[in-house]
Amino acid sequence: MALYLITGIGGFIGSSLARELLQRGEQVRGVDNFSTGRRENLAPILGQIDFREADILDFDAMKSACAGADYVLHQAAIPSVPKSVLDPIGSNRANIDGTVNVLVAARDAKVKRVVFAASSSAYGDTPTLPKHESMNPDPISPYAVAKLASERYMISFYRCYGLETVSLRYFNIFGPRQDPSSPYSGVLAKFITQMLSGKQPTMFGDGEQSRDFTYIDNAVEANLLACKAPAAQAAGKVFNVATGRRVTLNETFKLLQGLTSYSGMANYGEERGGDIKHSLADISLAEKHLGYKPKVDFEDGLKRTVDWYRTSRS
Ligand code: UD2
Repeated sequence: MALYLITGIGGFIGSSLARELLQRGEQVRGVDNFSTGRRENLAPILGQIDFREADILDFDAMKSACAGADYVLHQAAIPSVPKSVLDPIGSNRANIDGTVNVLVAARDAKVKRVVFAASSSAYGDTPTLPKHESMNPDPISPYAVAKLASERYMISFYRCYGLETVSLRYFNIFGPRQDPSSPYSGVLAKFITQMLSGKQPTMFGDGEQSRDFTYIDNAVEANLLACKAPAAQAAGKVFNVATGRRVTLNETFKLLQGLTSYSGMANYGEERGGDIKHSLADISLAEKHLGYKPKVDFEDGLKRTVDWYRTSRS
């Protein structure tokens, strides 16, 4: 049994990681300041985890959270492109300063490995598809810059201090418990909950933008594999976590019409600043070095997610 520290454990991805680890009989400790995470995500598992309400910017709290941990899954962030465009200072603090705090605390506590929630946004709007880790990053939004900077810190801590770190570039993760309630929420959480309650969703632009939408179980699996992969294959490295297939928002909307019984049309609005047109991953590096294989495809994941929102709202 190992002890995993999850930063951002109240979030959609952090709380999903916690559930899976508990299922596998592991010990879980978590921190969250509930700036974007939610108490409801933790309520059912609160008795099974060592939870500390704390900000990753609080170094002493990170020091005490890392003490005795085997692995750190660093998920805490302010995860939004448009929010970072509005507030680059806030994004920088949470997404870069917070990461450095976690890294220093993890280094001093001599944890075995830190796995970091990096982002596909690091690639920017480069026309080449699919995106491979060997491509030059070209981030556009402050959020993307911050995620890339944190990735570089991960690599730096491996090179300078020998702390084993792995960065997972998430490609639009979606699934149960993703918060649909903020204007900055992920598009699928928004569209599904809007359409289930008969509200018209708005596409920013022509709806022809595409994403390699990745169901949460695939991201959870990638984290657990990243903890255990041999250091020679994983430490100090960056991996795409995705499915290797992309769908447009217009195609997704049609699928959702079938799944939610929403019969209206979509609304089309202005394109969003800092947005990326197409995103698709090459996942061969994670397959080769981590043994990663997407377990749940887009359609199945979408169906499971719609079912979850339908039952959790009723
Ligand atoms: C970026 C990253 C993703 C993750 C995420 C965290 C890319 C390609 N992906 O997601 O990996 O790090 O940031 O937040 O950079 N949209 C609408 N209507 C809405 C909401 C969104 O049309 O009501 C559009 C939006 O303009 C974009 C697409 O849907 O083209 C996806 O937006 P999102 O906010 O769900 O995620 P994205 O791609 O910024």
